[in-house]
Amino acid sequence: MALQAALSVPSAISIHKEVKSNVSLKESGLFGVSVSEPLKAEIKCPLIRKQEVRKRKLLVGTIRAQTATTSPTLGEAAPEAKKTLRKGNVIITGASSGLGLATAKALADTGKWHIIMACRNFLKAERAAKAAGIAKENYTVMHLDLASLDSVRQFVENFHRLGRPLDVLVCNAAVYLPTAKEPSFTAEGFELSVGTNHLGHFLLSRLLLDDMKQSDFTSKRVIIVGSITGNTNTLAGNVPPKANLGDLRGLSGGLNGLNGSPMIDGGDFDGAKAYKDSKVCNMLTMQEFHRRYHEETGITFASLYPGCIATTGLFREHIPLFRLLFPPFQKYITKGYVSEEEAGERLAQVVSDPSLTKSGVYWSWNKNSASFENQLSKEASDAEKARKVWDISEKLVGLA
Ligand code: LMG
Ligand code: NDP
Ligand code: PMR
Repeated sequence: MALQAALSVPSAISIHKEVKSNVSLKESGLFGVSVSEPLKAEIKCPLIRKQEVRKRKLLVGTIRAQTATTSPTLGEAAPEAKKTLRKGNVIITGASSGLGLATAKALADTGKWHIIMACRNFLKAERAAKAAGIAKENYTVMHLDLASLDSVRQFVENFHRLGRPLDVLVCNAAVYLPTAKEPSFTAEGFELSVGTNHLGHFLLSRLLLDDMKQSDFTSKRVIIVGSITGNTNTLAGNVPPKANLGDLRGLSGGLNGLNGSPMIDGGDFDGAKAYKDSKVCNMLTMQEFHRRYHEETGITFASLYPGCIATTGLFREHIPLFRLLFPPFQKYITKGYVSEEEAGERLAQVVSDPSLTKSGVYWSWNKNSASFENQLSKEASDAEKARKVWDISEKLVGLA
Protein backbone atom coordinates (compact mmCIF):
# COMPACT_ATOMS: atom_id res chain seq x y z
CA MET A 1 0.00 0.00 0.00
CA ALA A 2 2.79 2.34 1.02
CA LEU A 3 4.67 1.50 -2.17
CA GLN A 4 1.59 2.12 -4.23
CA ALA A 5 1.08 5.47 -2.58
CA ALA A 6 4.69 6.33 -3.30
CA LEU A 7 4.33 5.25 -6.90
CA SER A 8 1.41 7.55 -7.50
CA VAL A 9 3.39 10.68 -6.53
CA PRO A 10 3.14 12.95 -9.60
CA SER A 11 6.28 12.45 -11.62
CA ALA A 12 7.47 16.00 -11.64
CA ILE A 13 7.01 16.79 -7.99
CA SER A 14 10.08 16.39 -5.85
CA ILE A 15 10.16 14.73 -2.50
CA HIS A 16 11.95 17.56 -0.76
CA LYS A 17 14.45 15.50 1.14
CA GLU A 18 17.25 13.15 0.31
CA VAL A 19 15.94 9.59 0.63
CA LYS A 20 18.52 7.17 1.93
CA SER A 21 18.58 3.66 0.54
CA ASN A 22 21.05 0.89 1.05
CA VAL A 23 19.31 -1.45 -1.35
CA SER A 24 21.39 -2.21 -4.39
CA LEU A 25 20.04 -4.48 -7.07
CA LYS A 26 22.90 -3.72 -9.38
CA GLU A 27 23.88 -7.36 -9.59
CA SER A 28 20.34 -8.32 -10.69
CA GLY A 29 20.55 -10.38 -13.83
CA LEU A 30 17.28 -9.03 -15.16
CA PHE A 31 18.83 -6.39 -17.35
CA GLY A 32 22.20 -7.98 -17.65
CA VAL A 33 22.14 -8.83 -21.36
CA SER A 34 25.12 -7.49 -23.25
CA VAL A 35 24.52 -5.80 -26.56
CA SER A 36 26.48 -4.78 -29.60
CA GLU A 37 27.18 -1.17 -30.46
CA PRO A 38 25.16 -0.20 -33.50
CA LEU A 39 25.97 3.47 -33.16
CA LYS A 40 29.60 3.08 -34.07
CA ALA A 41 28.75 1.20 -37.26
CA GLU A 42 26.35 3.95 -38.24
CA ILE A 43 28.92 6.67 -37.76
CA LYS A 44 31.62 4.91 -39.72
CA CYS A 45 29.60 3.93 -42.81
CA PRO A 46 31.49 5.62 -45.69
CA LEU A 47 28.47 5.59 -48.01
CA ILE A 48 26.42 7.58 -45.55
CA ARG A 49 29.33 9.96 -45.04
CA LYS A 50 29.59 10.72 -48.77
CA GLN A 51 25.88 11.24 -49.13
CA GLU A 52 25.91 13.41 -46.05
CA VAL A 53 28.55 15.69 -47.55
CA ARG A 54 26.67 15.92 -50.85
CA LYS A 55 23.35 16.62 -49.18
CA ARG A 56 24.90 19.14 -46.84
CA LYS A 57 26.29 21.10 -49.78
CA LEU A 58 22.92 21.04 -51.45
CA LEU A 59 21.13 22.09 -48.32
CA VAL A 60 23.49 24.89 -47.46
CA GLY A 61 22.92 26.33 -50.93
CA THR A 62 19.17 26.06 -50.65
CA ILE A 63 19.00 27.52 -47.22
CA ARG A 64 21.20 30.48 -48.13
CA ALA A 65 18.82 31.35 -50.91
CA GLN A 66 15.89 30.97 -48.56
CA THR A 67 17.51 33.13 -45.93
CA ALA A 68 17.49 36.01 -48.35
CA THR A 69 13.75 35.77 -48.82
CA THR A 70 12.48 34.76 -45.39
CA SER A 71 14.66 36.61 -42.92
CA PRO A 72 16.17 40.06 -43.10
CA THR A 73 19.95 39.97 -42.69
CA LEU A 74 21.57 41.59 -39.71
CA GLY A 75 21.82 45.34 -39.98
CA GLU A 76 19.24 45.48 -42.78
CA ALA A 77 16.16 46.66 -40.91
CA ALA A 78 15.75 49.19 -38.14
CA PRO A 79 16.73 47.52 -34.83
CA GLU A 80 13.20 47.22 -33.45
CA ALA A 81 11.62 46.00 -36.68
CA LYS A 82 14.47 43.52 -37.06
CA LYS A 83 13.72 41.95 -33.70
CA THR A 84 10.13 41.25 -34.54
CA LEU A 85 10.47 40.36 -38.21
CA ARG A 86 12.98 37.59 -38.48
CA LYS A 87 12.54 33.98 -37.51
CA GLY A 88 14.37 32.65 -34.50
CA ASN A 89 17.27 30.30 -35.22
CA VAL A 90 17.57 27.36 -32.90
CA ILE A 91 20.10 24.54 -32.87
CA ILE A 92 18.70 21.29 -31.47
CA THR A 93 21.16 18.43 -30.92
CA GLY A 94 19.83 14.91 -31.46
CA ALA A 95 16.80 16.12 -33.38
CA SER A 96 16.62 12.92 -35.43
CA SER A 97 14.27 11.16 -33.00
CA GLY A 98 12.27 11.33 -29.79
CA LEU A 99 12.12 14.58 -27.88
CA GLY A 100 14.46 16.50 -30.19
CA LEU A 101 12.41 15.68 -33.28
CA ALA A 102 9.10 16.43 -31.53
CA THR A 103 10.48 19.80 -30.39
CA ALA A 104 11.73 20.61 -33.89
CA LYS A 105 8.26 19.80 -35.22
CA ALA A 106 6.47 21.87 -32.57
CA LEU A 107 8.68 24.90 -33.22
CA ALA A 108 8.58 24.57 -37.00
CA ASP A 109 4.80 24.42 -36.96
CA THR A 110 4.62 27.88 -35.41
CA GLY A 111 6.28 29.30 -38.53
CA LYS A 112 8.46 31.44 -36.28
CA TRP A 113 11.55 29.26 -36.10
CA HIS A 114 14.26 27.88 -38.30
CA ILE A 115 15.64 24.69 -36.79
CA ILE A 116 19.21 23.52 -37.21
CA MET A 117 18.93 19.80 -36.61
CA ALA A 118 22.39 18.85 -35.30
CA CYS A 119 22.56 15.10 -35.78
CA ARG A 120 25.10 12.31 -36.01
CA ASN A 121 23.17 10.48 -38.72
CA PHE A 122 22.42 12.91 -41.51
CA LEU A 123 20.14 10.66 -43.56
CA LYS A 124 18.15 9.53 -40.56
CA ALA A 125 17.59 13.15 -39.59
CA GLU A 126 16.51 14.11 -43.12
CA ARG A 127 14.08 11.23 -43.27
CA ALA A 128 12.76 11.95 -39.78
CA ALA A 129 12.16 15.62 -40.62
CA LYS A 130 10.30 14.65 -43.79
CA ALA A 131 8.26 11.95 -42.06
CA ALA A 132 7.32 14.37 -39.29
CA GLY A 133 6.09 16.82 -41.93
CA ILE A 134 8.48 19.63 -41.05
CA ALA A 135 8.36 22.13 -43.92
CA LYS A 136 11.60 22.25 -45.91
CA GLU A 137 12.15 25.96 -45.43
CA ASN A 138 11.98 25.58 -41.66
CA TYR A 139 14.95 23.31 -41.06
CA THR A 140 18.57 22.57 -41.95
CA VAL A 141 20.23 19.28 -41.07
CA MET A 142 23.87 19.55 -40.05
CA HIS A 143 26.23 16.78 -39.03
CA LEU A 144 27.26 16.67 -35.38
CA ASP A 145 28.69 13.70 -33.52
CA LEU A 146 28.93 14.67 -29.88
CA ALA A 147 31.10 11.64 -29.21
CA SER A 148 33.94 13.38 -31.05
CA LEU A 149 35.28 16.77 -30.00
CA ASP A 150 36.70 17.24 -33.51
CA SER A 151 33.19 16.81 -34.86
CA VAL A 152 31.89 19.39 -32.37
CA ARG A 153 34.52 21.90 -33.53
CA GLN A 154 33.79 21.10 -37.17
CA PHE A 155 30.08 21.60 -36.57
CA VAL A 156 30.69 25.05 -35.12
CA GLU A 157 32.79 25.99 -38.17
CA ASN A 158 30.10 24.70 -40.53
CA PHE A 159 27.47 26.60 -38.60
CA HIS A 160 29.47 29.79 -39.02
CA ARG A 161 29.58 29.17 -42.79
CA LEU A 162 25.78 29.11 -42.86
CA GLY A 163 25.84 32.78 -41.91
CA ARG A 164 22.82 32.53 -39.63
CA PRO A 165 22.62 34.20 -36.24
CA LEU A 166 22.19 31.85 -33.28
CA ASP A 167 19.36 32.67 -30.91
CA VAL A 168 18.70 29.48 -28.95
CA LEU A 169 20.77 26.35 -28.36
CA VAL A 170 19.04 23.19 -27.16
CA CYS A 171 21.34 20.45 -25.83
CA ASN A 172 19.08 17.43 -26.16
CA ALA A 173 21.04 14.47 -27.55
CA ALA A 174 21.96 11.63 -25.21
CA VAL A 175 22.89 7.99 -25.03
CA TYR A 176 21.86 5.56 -22.31
CA LEU A 177 23.72 2.25 -21.99
CA PRO A 178 22.05 0.43 -19.09
CA THR A 179 22.98 -3.12 -20.11
CA ALA A 180 26.62 -2.57 -21.07
CA LYS A 181 29.02 -4.72 -19.06
CA GLU A 182 32.09 -2.81 -20.19
CA PRO A 183 32.47 0.88 -20.93
CA SER A 184 32.74 2.19 -24.47
CA PHE A 185 34.52 5.41 -25.30
CA THR A 186 34.31 8.57 -27.37
CA ALA A 187 36.88 9.45 -30.03
CA GLU A 188 39.00 11.18 -27.37
CA GLY A 189 38.69 8.23 -25.00
CA PHE A 190 36.08 9.47 -22.52
CA GLU A 191 33.43 7.06 -21.25
CA LEU A 192 30.68 7.30 -23.88
CA SER A 193 27.66 8.45 -21.82
CA VAL A 194 29.36 11.27 -19.97
CA GLY A 195 31.57 12.00 -23.00
CA THR A 196 28.54 12.45 -25.26
CA ASN A 197 25.85 13.80 -22.95
CA HIS A 198 28.05 16.13 -20.91
CA LEU A 199 31.49 16.80 -22.43
CA GLY A 200 30.29 17.06 -26.06
CA HIS A 201 27.57 19.51 -25.05
CA PHE A 202 29.93 21.38 -22.74
CA LEU A 203 32.33 22.11 -25.60
CA LEU A 204 29.50 22.88 -28.02
CA SER A 205 27.82 25.40 -25.76
CA ARG A 206 31.11 27.05 -24.84
CA LEU A 207 32.11 27.43 -28.49
CA LEU A 208 28.70 28.83 -29.47
CA LEU A 209 28.46 31.33 -26.63
CA ASP A 210 30.04 34.12 -28.68
CA ASP A 211 27.54 33.56 -31.47
CA MET A 212 24.72 33.87 -28.98
CA LYS A 213 26.21 37.05 -27.54
CA GLN A 214 26.18 38.57 -31.02
CA SER A 215 22.55 37.72 -31.74
CA ASP A 216 20.05 40.58 -31.55
CA PHE A 217 17.15 38.26 -30.70
CA THR A 218 14.71 39.34 -28.00
CA SER A 219 15.16 36.28 -25.79
CA LYS A 220 18.33 34.27 -26.17
CA ARG A 221 18.46 30.92 -24.42
CA VAL A 222 20.68 27.91 -23.81
CA ILE A 223 18.60 24.93 -22.72
CA ILE A 224 19.76 21.50 -21.62
CA VAL A 225 17.59 18.44 -21.03
CA GLY A 226 18.07 17.17 -17.48
CA SER A 227 16.17 14.38 -15.76
CA ILE A 228 14.33 13.35 -12.67
CA THR A 229 16.47 10.22 -12.51
CA GLY A 230 19.55 12.35 -11.76
CA ASN A 231 17.78 14.01 -8.83
CA THR A 232 17.94 11.99 -5.63
CA ASN A 233 15.29 14.16 -3.97
CA THR A 234 12.69 12.18 -5.96
CA LEU A 235 11.45 8.59 -5.89
CA ALA A 236 12.63 8.00 -9.46
CA GLY A 237 16.08 9.30 -8.51
CA ASN A 238 16.31 6.64 -5.84
CA VAL A 239 15.94 3.66 -8.15
CA PRO A 240 19.39 2.06 -8.10
CA PRO A 241 21.96 2.82 -9.28
CA LYS A 242 21.73 6.37 -7.97
CA ALA A 243 23.55 9.35 -9.45
CA ASN A 244 26.58 10.38 -7.44
CA LEU A 245 29.56 12.38 -8.67
CA GLY A 246 31.55 11.77 -5.49
CA ASP A 247 34.73 13.83 -5.30
CA LEU A 248 35.07 13.85 -9.13
CA ARG A 249 38.28 11.83 -9.04
CA GLY A 250 37.30 9.79 -12.13
CA LEU A 251 36.42 12.91 -14.10
CA SER A 252 39.75 14.48 -13.12
CA GLY A 253 41.46 11.31 -14.32
CA GLY A 254 39.89 11.66 -17.78
CA LEU A 255 37.22 8.92 -17.56
CA ASN A 256 39.28 6.59 -19.70
CA GLY A 257 39.70 3.69 -17.32
CA LEU A 258 43.44 3.59 -17.98
CA ASN A 259 44.91 5.78 -15.27
CA GLY A 260 41.72 5.77 -13.22
CA SER A 261 38.07 4.95 -13.60
CA PRO A 262 35.57 5.48 -16.45
CA MET A 263 33.09 6.76 -13.84
CA ILE A 264 33.00 10.34 -12.55
CA ASP A 265 33.14 9.21 -8.91
CA GLY A 266 36.02 6.84 -9.58
CA GLY A 267 33.94 3.68 -9.11
CA ASP A 268 33.41 0.60 -11.27
CA PHE A 269 31.64 1.02 -14.61
CA ASP A 270 27.84 1.10 -14.46
CA GLY A 271 26.10 2.33 -17.61
CA ALA A 272 22.85 3.38 -15.92
CA LYS A 273 24.77 5.34 -13.29
CA ALA A 274 27.00 6.96 -15.91
CA TYR A 275 23.85 8.25 -17.67
CA LYS A 276 22.35 9.63 -14.47
CA ASP A 277 25.71 11.21 -13.53
CA SER A 278 25.83 12.83 -16.98
CA LYS A 279 22.40 14.36 -16.37
CA VAL A 280 23.61 15.78 -13.05
CA CYS A 281 26.53 17.35 -14.95
CA ASN A 282 24.05 18.79 -17.47
CA MET A 283 21.98 20.41 -14.73
CA LEU A 284 25.08 21.70 -12.90
CA THR A 285 26.50 23.12 -16.14
CA MET A 286 23.44 25.28 -16.79
CA GLN A 287 23.62 26.74 -13.30
CA GLU A 288 27.30 27.46 -13.69
CA PHE A 289 26.65 29.12 -17.07
CA HIS A 290 24.00 31.20 -15.35
CA ARG A 291 26.38 32.31 -12.61
CA ARG A 292 29.18 33.15 -15.04
CA TYR A 293 27.34 34.63 -18.00
CA HIS A 294 23.72 35.56 -17.37
CA GLU A 295 24.28 39.05 -16.05
CA GLU A 296 26.87 39.95 -18.66
CA THR A 297 25.02 38.51 -21.67
CA GLY A 298 21.33 38.48 -20.77
CA ILE A 299 21.17 34.91 -22.04
CA THR A 300 18.75 32.58 -20.24
CA PHE A 301 20.32 29.31 -19.09
CA ALA A 302 17.90 26.59 -18.00
CA SER A 303 17.38 22.86 -17.73
CA LEU A 304 14.22 20.80 -17.65
CA TYR A 305 12.66 17.43 -17.03
CA PRO A 306 9.98 17.01 -19.70
CA GLY A 307 8.32 13.94 -18.14
CA CYS A 308 8.93 10.25 -18.77
CA ILE A 309 8.85 9.77 -22.53
CA ALA A 310 8.91 6.00 -22.19
CA THR A 311 8.64 5.23 -25.91
CA THR A 312 11.74 6.95 -27.29
CA GLY A 313 14.94 5.51 -28.71
CA LEU A 314 16.69 6.29 -25.42
CA PHE A 315 15.81 2.78 -24.22
CA ARG A 316 17.03 1.03 -27.37
CA GLU A 317 19.85 -0.69 -25.48
CA HIS A 318 17.57 -1.98 -22.75
CA ILE A 319 16.30 -5.57 -22.80
CA PRO A 320 13.11 -6.18 -24.80
CA LEU A 321 11.10 -7.01 -21.66
CA PHE A 322 11.94 -3.61 -20.20
CA ARG A 323 10.98 -1.84 -23.42
CA LEU A 324 7.66 -3.71 -23.40
CA LEU A 325 6.77 -3.06 -19.76
CA PHE A 326 8.26 0.38 -19.19
CA PRO A 327 5.59 2.43 -21.05
CA PRO A 328 2.58 0.80 -19.29
CA PHE A 329 4.44 0.96 -15.98
CA GLN A 330 4.95 4.70 -16.39
CA LYS A 331 1.48 5.29 -17.81
CA TYR A 332 -0.61 3.41 -15.30
CA ILE A 333 1.52 3.04 -12.18
CA THR A 334 3.84 6.03 -11.77
CA LYS A 335 1.66 8.25 -13.99
CA GLY A 336 4.86 9.98 -15.01
CA TYR A 337 4.38 9.09 -18.70
CA VAL A 338 4.25 11.77 -21.35
CA SER A 339 3.97 11.31 -25.12
CA GLU A 340 6.76 12.43 -27.44
CA GLU A 341 4.43 15.06 -28.87
CA GLU A 342 3.50 16.50 -25.49
CA ALA A 343 7.12 16.47 -24.33
CA GLY A 344 8.07 18.29 -27.56
CA GLU A 345 5.49 20.98 -26.77
CA ARG A 346 7.01 21.35 -23.32
CA LEU A 347 10.55 21.80 -24.58
CA ALA A 348 9.29 24.14 -27.30
CA GLN A 349 7.75 26.22 -24.53
CA VAL A 350 11.11 26.49 -22.76
CA VAL A 351 12.64 27.60 -26.08
CA SER A 352 10.10 30.24 -27.00
CA ASP A 353 7.49 31.05 -24.35
CA PRO A 354 7.90 34.70 -23.32
CA SER A 355 6.99 33.79 -19.74
CA LEU A 356 9.82 31.26 -19.34
CA THR A 357 12.78 33.61 -19.49
CA LYS A 358 14.04 33.02 -15.96
CA SER A 359 17.66 31.93 -15.94
CA GLY A 360 19.38 29.36 -13.73
CA VAL A 361 16.26 27.27 -13.19
CA TYR A 362 15.04 23.68 -13.72
CA TRP A 363 11.58 23.40 -15.28
CA SER A 364 9.08 20.58 -14.73
CA TRP A 365 5.39 20.13 -15.49
CA ASN A 366 2.45 19.07 -13.38
CA LYS A 367 -0.47 16.84 -14.35
CA ASN A 368 -2.26 19.64 -16.21
CA SER A 369 0.87 20.28 -18.19
CA ALA A 370 1.52 23.58 -16.49
CA SER A 371 5.19 24.39 -16.08
CA PHE A 372 6.72 25.11 -12.69
CA GLU A 373 10.17 25.82 -11.36
CA ASN A 374 11.29 22.61 -9.69
CA GLN A 375 13.85 21.99 -6.97
CA LEU A 376 17.00 20.09 -7.81
CA SER A 377 18.64 17.55 -5.50
CA LYS A 378 21.37 18.64 -3.12
CA GLU A 379 24.11 17.41 -5.45
CA ALA A 380 22.52 18.77 -8.64
CA SER A 381 22.37 22.24 -7.07
CA ASP A 382 25.78 22.21 -5.37
CA ALA A 383 27.51 25.41 -6.55
CA GLU A 384 30.97 24.27 -5.49
CA LYS A 385 30.59 20.99 -7.39
CA ALA A 386 29.28 22.88 -10.42
CA ARG A 387 32.41 25.01 -10.44
CA LYS A 388 34.68 21.98 -10.14
CA VAL A 389 32.85 20.08 -12.89
CA TRP A 390 33.21 23.18 -15.08
CA ASP A 391 36.92 23.58 -14.40
CA ILE A 392 37.75 19.91 -14.96
CA SER A 393 35.56 19.70 -18.07
CA GLU A 394 37.30 22.74 -19.51
CA LYS A 395 40.62 20.93 -19.27
CA LEU A 396 39.26 17.69 -20.72
CA VAL A 397 37.81 19.36 -23.82
CA GLY A 398 40.91 21.48 -24.39
CA LEU A 399 39.54 24.90 -23.44
CA ALA A 400 41.91 25.43 -20.53
C1 LMG B 1 19.11 -1.43 -12.56
O1 LMG B 1 18.18 -2.17 -11.86
C2 LMG B 1 19.92 -2.36 -13.44
O2 LMG B 1 20.70 -3.16 -12.64
C3 LMG B 1 20.81 -1.52 -14.33
O3 LMG B 1 21.46 -2.33 -15.24
C4 LMG B 1 20.00 -0.50 -15.06
O4 LMG B 1 19.15 -1.09 -15.96
C5 LMG B 1 19.20 0.30 -14.06
O5 LMG B 1 17.95 2.28 -13.81
C6 LMG B 1 18.36 1.34 -14.74
O6 LMG B 1 18.38 -0.54 -13.32
C7 LMG B 1 17.48 -1.37 -11.03
C8 LMG B 1 16.09 -1.87 -10.90
C9 LMG B 1 15.89 -3.17 -11.63
O7 LMG B 1 15.87 -2.05 -9.54
C10 LMG B 1 14.86 -1.42 -9.01
O8 LMG B 1 14.15 -0.75 -9.70
C11 LMG B 1 14.73 -1.59 -7.54
C12 LMG B 1 13.36 -1.88 -7.18
C13 LMG B 1 12.98 -3.24 -7.54
C14 LMG B 1 11.87 -3.63 -6.73
C15 LMG B 1 11.39 -4.94 -7.12
C16 LMG B 1 10.29 -5.32 -6.26
C17 LMG B 1 9.04 -5.09 -6.95
C18 LMG B 1 7.93 -5.12 -6.03
C19 LMG B 1 6.69 -5.12 -6.79
C20 LMG B 1 5.69 -4.25 -6.21
C21 LMG B 1 4.67 -3.87 -7.18
C22 LMG B 1 3.87 -2.74 -6.71
C23 LMG B 1 3.02 -2.18 -7.75
C24 LMG B 1 1.71 -2.78 -7.75
C25 LMG B 1 1.23 -3.07 -9.12
C26 LMG B 1 -0.08 -3.72 -9.19
C27 LMG B 1 -0.42 -4.13 -10.54
O9 LMG B 1 14.79 -3.81 -11.20
C28 LMG B 1 13.57 -3.53 -11.72
O10 LMG B 1 13.34 -2.53 -12.30
C29 LMG B 1 12.64 -4.63 -11.46
C30 LMG B 1 11.27 -4.26 -11.79
C31 LMG B 1 10.41 -5.15 -11.03
C32 LMG B 1 9.01 -4.97 -11.37
C33 LMG B 1 8.42 -3.83 -10.69
C34 LMG B 1 7.04 -4.12 -10.25
C35 LMG B 1 6.02 -3.40 -11.01
C36 LMG B 1 4.83 -4.24 -11.17
C37 LMG B 1 3.96 -3.77 -12.22
C38 LMG B 1 4.21 -4.38 -13.51
C39 LMG B 1 4.14 -3.41 -14.57
C40 LMG B 1 5.37 -3.20 -15.33
C41 LMG B 1 6.67 -3.28 -14.58
C42 LMG B 1 7.77 -2.70 -15.41
C43 LMG B 1 9.03 -2.57 -14.65
C44 LMG B 1 10.03 -1.80 -15.43
C45 LMG B 1 10.75 -0.88 -14.59
P1 NDP C 1 16.28 9.42 -28.28
O1 NDP C 1 17.23 8.29 -28.25
O2 NDP C 1 15.05 9.29 -29.07
O3 NDP C 1 17.02 10.73 -28.77
C1 NDP C 1 18.36 10.96 -28.52
C2 NDP C 1 18.99 11.67 -29.67
O4 NDP C 1 20.36 11.87 -29.39
C3 NDP C 1 18.92 10.88 -30.98
O5 NDP C 1 18.55 11.76 -32.00
C4 NDP C 1 20.33 10.40 -31.16
O6 NDP C 1 20.72 10.25 -32.50
C5 NDP C 1 21.09 11.55 -30.54
N1 NDP C 1 22.47 11.21 -30.24
C6 NDP C 1 22.93 10.17 -29.53
N2 NDP C 1 24.27 10.16 -29.54
C7 NDP C 1 24.67 11.21 -30.28
C8 NDP C 1 25.92 11.71 -30.68
N3 NDP C 1 27.05 11.11 -30.36
N4 NDP C 1 25.95 12.81 -31.45
C9 NDP C 1 24.82 13.42 -31.83
N5 NDP C 1 23.60 12.98 -31.49
C10 NDP C 1 23.53 11.89 -30.74
O7 NDP C 1 15.94 9.75 -26.75
P2 NDP C 1 15.05 10.89 -26.08
O8 NDP C 1 14.36 11.68 -27.09
O9 NDP C 1 14.29 10.25 -25.01
O10 NDP C 1 16.17 11.77 -25.38
C11 NDP C 1 16.30 13.13 -25.57
C12 NDP C 1 16.75 13.80 -24.30
O11 NDP C 1 15.76 13.67 -23.30
C13 NDP C 1 18.01 13.20 -23.69
O12 NDP C 1 18.83 14.24 -23.23
C14 NDP C 1 17.50 12.41 -22.51
O13 NDP C 1 18.47 12.31 -21.51
C15 NDP C 1 16.35 13.27 -22.08
N6 NDP C 1 15.34 12.65 -21.26
C16 NDP C 1 14.57 11.63 -21.75
C17 NDP C 1 13.59 11.07 -20.95
C18 NDP C 1 12.76 9.95 -21.44
O14 NDP C 1 11.94 9.47 -20.66
N7 NDP C 1 12.90 9.48 -22.68
C19 NDP C 1 13.33 11.56 -19.62
C20 NDP C 1 14.22 12.62 -19.20
C21 NDP C 1 15.14 13.15 -20.02
P3 NDP C 1 20.26 8.99 -33.41
O15 NDP C 1 18.87 9.30 -33.84
O16 NDP C 1 21.24 9.01 -34.50
O17 NDP C 1 20.35 7.79 -32.54
MG1 PMR D 1 11.73 4.97 -13.26
C1 PMR D 1 7.27 8.45 -9.76
C2 PMR D 1 7.92 7.51 -10.21
C3 PMR D 1 8.86 7.35 -11.34
C4 PMR D 1 9.16 8.20 -12.40
C5 PMR D 1 8.58 9.53 -12.71
C6 PMR D 1 10.17 7.54 -13.17
C7 PMR D 1 10.77 8.10 -14.31
N1 PMR D 1 10.44 6.33 -12.60
C8 PMR D 1 9.65 6.18 -11.47
C9 PMR D 1 9.63 5.11 -10.60
C10 PMR D 1 10.30 3.90 -10.77
N2 PMR D 1 11.14 3.61 -11.79
C11 PMR D 1 10.21 2.76 -9.89
C12 PMR D 1 9.37 2.70 -8.66
C13 PMR D 1 11.01 1.79 -10.43
C14 PMR D 1 11.27 0.42 -9.88
C15 PMR D 1 10.37 -0.56 -10.41
C16 PMR D 1 11.60 2.33 -11.62
C17 PMR D 1 12.47 1.66 -12.42
C18 PMR D 1 13.12 2.23 -13.51
C19 PMR D 1 14.11 1.61 -14.35
C20 PMR D 1 14.67 0.25 -14.26
N3 PMR D 1 12.89 3.53 -13.97
C21 PMR D 1 13.72 3.74 -14.99
C22 PMR D 1 14.46 2.61 -15.25
C23 PMR D 1 15.32 2.91 -16.35
O1 PMR D 1 16.12 2.20 -16.90
C24 PMR D 1 15.10 4.34 -16.73
C25 PMR D 1 16.33 5.10 -16.35
O2 PMR D 1 16.74 5.15 -15.23
O3 PMR D 1 16.96 5.75 -17.30
C26 PMR D 1 18.09 6.47 -16.83
C27 PMR D 1 13.97 4.81 -15.85
C28 PMR D 1 13.26 6.00 -15.76
N4 PMR D 1 12.31 6.24 -14.81
C29 PMR D 1 11.77 7.49 -15.02
C30 PMR D 1 12.41 8.06 -16.14
C31 PMR D 1 12.11 9.43 -16.68
C32 PMR D 1 13.32 7.15 -16.60
C33 PMR D 1 14.19 7.30 -17.81
C34 PMR D 1 14.67 8.36 -18.48
C35 PMR D 1 15.64 9.38 -17.98
O4 PMR D 1 15.83 9.65 -16.82
O5 PMR D 1 16.18 10.01 -18.81
